[in-house]
Amino acid sequence: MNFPRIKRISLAPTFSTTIFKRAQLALLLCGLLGIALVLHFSGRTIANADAAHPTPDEQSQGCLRSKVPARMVWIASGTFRMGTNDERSFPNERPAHLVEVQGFWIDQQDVTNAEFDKFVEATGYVTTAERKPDWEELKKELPPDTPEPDDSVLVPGSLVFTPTFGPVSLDDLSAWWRWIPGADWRHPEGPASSIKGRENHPLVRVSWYDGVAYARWAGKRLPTEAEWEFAARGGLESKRYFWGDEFRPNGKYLANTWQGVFPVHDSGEDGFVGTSPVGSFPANRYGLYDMAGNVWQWSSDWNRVDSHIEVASKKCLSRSGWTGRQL
Ligand SMILES: [Ca+2]
Repeated sequence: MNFPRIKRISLAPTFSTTIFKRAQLALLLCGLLGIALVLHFSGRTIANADAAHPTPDEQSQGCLRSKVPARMVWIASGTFRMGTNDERSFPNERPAHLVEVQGFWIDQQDVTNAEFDKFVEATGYVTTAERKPDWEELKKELPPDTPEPDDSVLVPGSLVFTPTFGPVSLDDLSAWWRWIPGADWRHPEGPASSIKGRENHPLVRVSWYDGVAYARWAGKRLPTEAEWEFAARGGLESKRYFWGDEFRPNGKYLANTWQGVFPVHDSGEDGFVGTSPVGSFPANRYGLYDMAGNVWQWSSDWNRVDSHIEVASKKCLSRSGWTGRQL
């Protein structure tokens, strides 16, 4: 089964074997997801008349040389080791393999509630979580023997992270994700909640389709997973976190994560329980914020749990047209 790939936050030290944790969820109407975008450019917008034979980097950077996009960072092309061989990582992160990525612009920060509000105001867009689920579509993403849910739960809503009363098996995501009717980006914890005071927090409760719609409106696109990981690593090779191998250098938290017994109680020792305003923690070496911690982010790829194994086994493979090839 294929699922859009999402970037996973490092929830707790016991989870944070690498900064590149991901999960595949059968439901698209899922929880704590943000969006960071890369700029969509085309031949029409390329205006680098000085270069007779511009490289892809020169083309894409040149198109914007006279107008650097606001709050974006240029990531020059390069080759990096994607994934990990660390046995403490999730199986779908292994094995590590070399990938070549072309240059691209990427947002410095996650899309915020305030930014998404402008999009909705301008377009009247209705997110996936605000629509009644279509069982015929939903069951395509589920095992064949999945029973049809009762009509009472097939209503607009979203999965919401809900702490448990005691320790649970960490193999079962359903232990701490609850289906909450009426939960959506404006009401992240359910109908009685709101985003008032959280305008500068990352947008959550959005589907991959919502991310694509917003990106198109903004003249951008979702990053591929390879682009995202290349940018997130910030130029460091094979490190567990984007700042190095130590989770808390000098005792300092460098990302919004979970402290305490997951998913029972988060003490908020890093200053935040739940999401934090974008850019609350130091940027990585490329100037990008929240590339670990805070929320998950969508990428453009469709993914299989064994995709790293497949890619690493082939001599040469394009990883989605935009990104490059396995070397
Ligand atoms: Ca925290």
